[in-house]
Amino acid sequence: MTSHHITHARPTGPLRLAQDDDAIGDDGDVALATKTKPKTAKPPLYKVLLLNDDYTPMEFVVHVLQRFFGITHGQAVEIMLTVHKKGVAVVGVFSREIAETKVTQVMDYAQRNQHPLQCTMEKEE
Ligand code: TYC
Repeated sequence: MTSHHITHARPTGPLRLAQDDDAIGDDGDVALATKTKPKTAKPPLYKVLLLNDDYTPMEFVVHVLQRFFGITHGQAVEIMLTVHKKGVAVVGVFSREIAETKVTQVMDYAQRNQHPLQCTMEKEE
């Protein structure tokens, strides 16, 4: 979206030709158009969520978090324990495409290792 703010100034200098961004009126006023920066909408962000279950070993969850989210062992233990106690936790916030990749990687890896671990994503408000 582009908006234009028009300011009027009375020129004191010599006569000049109108250019694209101004217009010299009959009375000699000059309208100077200043444009605000056109803004492009920011792409939405998505939270990647890890869900608790009763069967996936804690150490496997910690390993998954380190492997796919590039966090330290300590951070991974913290997130795993939050999920264990609260049922769910946000692991990270990403663009849609990156979030989709993380979810697929975690779900595929859990299935290959025969654990019921669930990972999902939701759009940020
Ligand atoms: N609740 C699991 C257990 O007691 C551990 C666990 C933590 C499982 C986090 C999934 O996302 C999870 N073994």
